[in-house]
Amino acid sequence: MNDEQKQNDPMNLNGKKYQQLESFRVDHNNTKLTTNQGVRVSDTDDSLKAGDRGPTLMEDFHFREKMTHFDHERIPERVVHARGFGAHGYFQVYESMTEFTKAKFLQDPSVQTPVFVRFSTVVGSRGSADTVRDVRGFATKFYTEDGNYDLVANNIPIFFIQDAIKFPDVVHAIKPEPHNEIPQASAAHDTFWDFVVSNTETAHMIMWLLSDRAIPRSFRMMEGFGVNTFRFVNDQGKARFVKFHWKPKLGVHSLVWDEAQKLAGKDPDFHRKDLWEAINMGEYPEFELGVQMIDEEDEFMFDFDILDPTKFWPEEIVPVKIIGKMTLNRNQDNFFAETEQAAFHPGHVVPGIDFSNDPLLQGRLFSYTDTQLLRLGGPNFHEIPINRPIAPVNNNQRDGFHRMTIDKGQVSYSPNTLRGNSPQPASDKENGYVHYAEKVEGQKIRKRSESFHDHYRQATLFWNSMSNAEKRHIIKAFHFEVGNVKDKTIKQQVVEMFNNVDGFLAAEISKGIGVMPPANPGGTGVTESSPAVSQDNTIKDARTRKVAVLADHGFTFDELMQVKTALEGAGVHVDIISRTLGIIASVEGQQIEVNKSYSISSSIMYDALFIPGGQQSINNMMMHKEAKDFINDAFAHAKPIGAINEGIDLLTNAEVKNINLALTESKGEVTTHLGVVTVRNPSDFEAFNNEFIVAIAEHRHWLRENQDGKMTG
Ligand code: HDD
Repeated sequence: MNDEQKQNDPMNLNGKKYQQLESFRVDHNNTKLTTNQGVRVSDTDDSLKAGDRGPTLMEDFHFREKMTHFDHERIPERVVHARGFGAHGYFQVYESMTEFTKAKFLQDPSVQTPVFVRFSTVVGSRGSADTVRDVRGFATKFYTEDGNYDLVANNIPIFFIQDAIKFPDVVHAIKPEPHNEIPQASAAHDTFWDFVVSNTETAHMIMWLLSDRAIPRSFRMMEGFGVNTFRFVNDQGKARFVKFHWKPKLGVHSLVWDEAQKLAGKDPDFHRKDLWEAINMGEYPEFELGVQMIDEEDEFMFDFDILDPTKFWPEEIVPVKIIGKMTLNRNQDNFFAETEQAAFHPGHVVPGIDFSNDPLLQGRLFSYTDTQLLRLGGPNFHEIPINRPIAPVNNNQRDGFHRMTIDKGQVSYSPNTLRGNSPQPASDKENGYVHYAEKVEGQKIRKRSESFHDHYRQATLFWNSMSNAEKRHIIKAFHFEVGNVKDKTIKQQVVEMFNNVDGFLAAEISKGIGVMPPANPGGTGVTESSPAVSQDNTIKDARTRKVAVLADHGFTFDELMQVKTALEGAGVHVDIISRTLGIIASVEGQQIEVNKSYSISSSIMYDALFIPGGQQSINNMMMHKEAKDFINDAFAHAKPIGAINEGIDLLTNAEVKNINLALTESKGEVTTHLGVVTVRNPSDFEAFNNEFIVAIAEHRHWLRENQDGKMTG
């Protein structure tokens, strides 16, 4: 059965959801224009007037309906995570998880459970840019045969605050300041850092937010984390604490800050376009689902509280068990109907998945329904196509705004005799949801547990786990974010606060923001690290990367084509970039089509750069600043660069200085230095292609950065 047949197979859950959505999809091809009442419209370009130069008439029902509908097109954007992008796909478990959970979708490896995923930024408005420094949301709706399960995750495994009651405060602090609505989609302002220094529980999250994790290369190259601690419960009623992970098959990769900022202007849709295009090209993003599990008996075995959402469970201590894979294989048909109207909720769980007393999770359980009531206009948002479970829905809830179901019969209460007490509660055996019978006792009290009081040790652990390049990026991020704070006292407090994490870090922060270094170097004394959180140790894969090829009239055909073919064979995309769109001719006269001109492209839109030889082509490019900008930007952003023969001369001509070009002079031998792969007079291209593909898979070549975080070029 091919993918398409599988999707259409009614026994297949994946196909079932698609079919369910199918009945709502309308393509409007070959139709006549009608009003919402189905009345055919004869003219939609002229309103009904008293005379062709006269006033418009009230009785023009088509005009009134068209305008009223338009006036009401917008709904409130999400108060957080307003900007997002969704895709459909399916999830399959690798092996039965019956020992740990009775969740049906985690039992049978042959079952494809349909999913809808919405990726998002948190702070910006709906129209803000994709590449801002921010946490990314990663919300997944599993349409399981037991009802919908939502895994409402982020790309960072911890959170700013420990108790949900502070959520409105942290969001008010990070959103644009209320008096002037500045800045958009950014934490680089006074109110946010005022909140940070006044709430030391944020320390650990700030370290992640200022790391490369907060400027991902692609939604396809991010991890996802459920953050909160949940429970798995098996059919014997045995429970375990669990944390959820998504691991991207392409590894975890980031942009660099300068690139992210430039992209926000040149291509604010960079991430949504990347996802949309990948799915359209059949390069389906894949994420493996992992779980960390802790036995109930081991709850207090760790030097952090496992219910504290500002702590992660280091993988080296609690291994991640990979249990299945999600594949995103279908783009939405309509952004509003699917992405915008999707309603997620961490409280949408199925039998086998339960909650813990994590105080952030407990508060989330209230907030999500509440927000949908406003945003989606009433209590029937579960009937919107994208939110409908494939499992049957039967209860006595009735009426409300936008009710779609026509509930038959006279009974709408329980228990009843008139309808044989239907719908009846289901027993545990019938897979009715029975909450885990956790024993709880305590005084009613507004208090934080003592075990939540350490705010710094894991922040140090994270810092220790970073590579030198990652550390440099964090320091530079502090310089940008806190450098934008106007209040000097807050800036000084930032230095004092992060001196509790690491003395060197605090001193480095102070250097860039015009305040005093800490009087005494501080720290927590934690020396351990967690290698799993460093992106240095992630999967390195060239597939789906994009390479810009700079060429002009008179390029060497063989050099361009052989490299292009090899790159495409390795799953890498190639765009030919030149001065203008149209055709360019090689030195031998062969013609190729230009994919992008300088005016509609930029180095920041690509992962790597290649310059084939050809004296005339290179001479032409030397006259053009745009070609040099491509090279300088690609070099500054630590991207792989490949060049052959005269192509190398263009590199020399750009401002890229510190590449040891002497090495490139050896004839016929490929040289790779700081991610720059070059060769003159190659006897064959294979060695060059292989090294260039390895350099592309490496993603970035941080050795180009010197210790000050400046580029060596
Ligand atoms: Fe939240 C949306 C993830 C804490 C209240 N949250 C939202 C979305 C994601 C998360 C991915 C977007 C869903 C979508 O695409 O529609 N939120 C998280 C994670 C958290 C977290 C991983 C930490 C564990 N959130 C959190 C707290 C509260 C909220 C503590 C409030 C008590 N979140 C909301 C919300 C949103 C939301 C206001 C806005 C839009 C929506 O729910 O549907 O209810």
